[in-house]
Amino acid sequence: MGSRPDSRLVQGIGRVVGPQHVVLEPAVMAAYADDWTGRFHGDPSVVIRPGDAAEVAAVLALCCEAGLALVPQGGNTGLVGGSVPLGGEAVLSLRRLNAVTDVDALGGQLTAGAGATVADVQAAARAAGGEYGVDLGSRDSATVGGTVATNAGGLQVLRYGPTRAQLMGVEAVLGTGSTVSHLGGLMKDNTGYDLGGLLCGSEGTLGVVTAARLRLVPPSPERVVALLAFASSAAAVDAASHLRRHLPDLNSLEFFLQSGLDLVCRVTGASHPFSGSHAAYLLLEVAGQHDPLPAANSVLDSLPAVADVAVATDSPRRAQLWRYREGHTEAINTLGAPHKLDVTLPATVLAAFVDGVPAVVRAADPAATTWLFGHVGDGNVHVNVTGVAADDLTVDERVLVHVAGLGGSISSEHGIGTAKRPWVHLNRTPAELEAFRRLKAAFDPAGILNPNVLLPPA
Ligand code: FAD
Ligand code: 2HG
Ligand code: ZN
Repeated sequence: MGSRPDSRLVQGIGRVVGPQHVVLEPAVMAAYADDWTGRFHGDPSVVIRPGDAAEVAAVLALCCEAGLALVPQGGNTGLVGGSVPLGGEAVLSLRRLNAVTDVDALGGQLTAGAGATVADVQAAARAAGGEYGVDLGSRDSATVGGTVATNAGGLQVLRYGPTRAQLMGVEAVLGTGSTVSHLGGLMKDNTGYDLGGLLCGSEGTLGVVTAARLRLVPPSPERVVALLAFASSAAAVDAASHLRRHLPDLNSLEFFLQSGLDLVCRVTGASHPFSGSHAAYLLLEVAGQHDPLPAANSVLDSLPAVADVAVATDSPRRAQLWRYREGHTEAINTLGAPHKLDVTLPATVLAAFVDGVPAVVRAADPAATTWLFGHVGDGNVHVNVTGVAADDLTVDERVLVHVAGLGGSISSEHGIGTAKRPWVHLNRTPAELEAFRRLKAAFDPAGILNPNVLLPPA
C-alpha cells in the first residue's frame, strides 16, 4: 500500500464525498491497483470516489493544498500504465459520475458524466435516434472521462474521427480545484482557447474531466461486414487503399494476420472462417441508411488479389466476423502480460513495416513473439510483443525508434502513460516538450495530477 495520507486530510475528504467513499482497506483498493494487461501494478495510498463535479472540485482543492498526488481512473482499461498509481498516488475514481443527461435529439447532442461508459453513451444515442461515433472493444467498461483523457480512437475513426472530434464541450476540474465548464454545445463558438480540445488527450495531467458534451452522428442501420483474405501484407494494404477511395460509407477497415487469427480461434473455440491459411486479412464494415450491399459487392468484385471472402449482412454473422478482429486483445493476454506498442506509419511504408517489424523484435529478444493487427484504414498497427519480462524495455526501445525513423507516431490512440514516457522525444521537439511543461504548471501548479505519466522527467 502507498504511504497513507495524513488522517486530517482523509477526514476532510471524507466530509466531502462521504466516509464510505474514502477507501483504505487493501482488499478493496486492490481492485483499483493493477492495469487491464496485468503488466503494471500500482499501490494506492487511498481510493477516493466522489459522486459529482462539485465533490471532485472540493477534493482537488484539498489535495492541492496538501500536495497529495492523484491518478484519475475511469474504467481502468487503459493500455499504457497511466490509470494505476505506480508511484503510490491516491486513486480518484470517477465511475460514480455516470449520468447521461440533456439529450438533444434535435441537435444531435448529449451530456455524459465522466463515469458513463461508451456503451451507455451508445445506448442513449440510439434512443435519441442517432449514434455515437466512437466504438471500441472496451465499450462496456471504458468511460467518457477515460476516452476523453486518452483521445481514444477505436473502430470508426476512419469515418467519424477520434474522441476529440465528438467533443462539443468539456467540464473539468483543474489541479487547483477550480472548475472549467463549457457544455453549451454550440456548433460555432470561437471565443478563445479550446480548453476541451487541450484536455482531450492530456491523460489526466491537466485536469479531471467530470462531463463532456458529445455530438451524435446520423444512424446507419444498414450494415455489411466482410472478411477478405490475401496472400501478402502488401496485397492487403493495397486493397485497403483501394477500398478507402471507393467505398465512402466505410465505418471500419481493420487488419490482422494468420498467426493472430489462429490464436483467437484457439482461445475462443471459434472455427476458422476459411478452409485455407492466408498471410493477411482485412475486415471491413460498410454502413448507411440504405442497404450498402450492392455498392460493397461492386467494389469487392473489382478488388484484385483477394484470395477468399466472407460477407455478412445479418447481425449474428456480422458479430461472428468481428470477433476474429476484436478477440485479439483478450487472446494475446492469455499468453502473459504483453508489451503494447500502438503505432502509426505513413501509408507508403505500412506493408514493409508489417513484414519487417518481427525481425526488429527478434533482434532485440530472440525469445519474443510479435503479434500484429490494427486499424489499417488509419495506418495504425498494434504491435503486441509477448514472452518479454514486464520491465525489460529493450524491445520497446528498438520498435519505437524504428517507427520514428520511418516517420511514424509512437502513440496512435492509447496515449503515452508511463509505458512510453521515455520515448516522447522521438515525436516531440524540445520546444514542444517545454510548452507541455508550461501548460502543466499553469493547469496543475502543485503537480498533483497524474505526475508520472506523459511528460518525461525534466
Ligand atoms: P482509464 O484506463 O481508467 O484511464 C486512462 C487514462 O485516462 C489514465 O491516464 C487516467 O488517469 C485518465 N483518466 C481516466 N478518467 C479520467 C478523467 N475523468 N479525467 C481525467 N483523466 C482521466 N483504445 C483505443 O483508443 N482504441 C481501441 O480500439 C481500444 N480498444 C480496446 C480494447 C480492449 C479490450 C481494451 C482493454 C482496451 C482498449 N482500448 C482502446 C484502450 C482503452 O479502452 C482506452 O484507452 C480508453 O479510453 C480508456 O478508458 P477508461 O475509462 O478505461 O480509462
Ligand atoms: C484494438 O484496436 C485496441 O483492439 C487494443 O486498441 C489494441 O490490444 C491492443 O494492442
Ligand atoms: Zn486500436
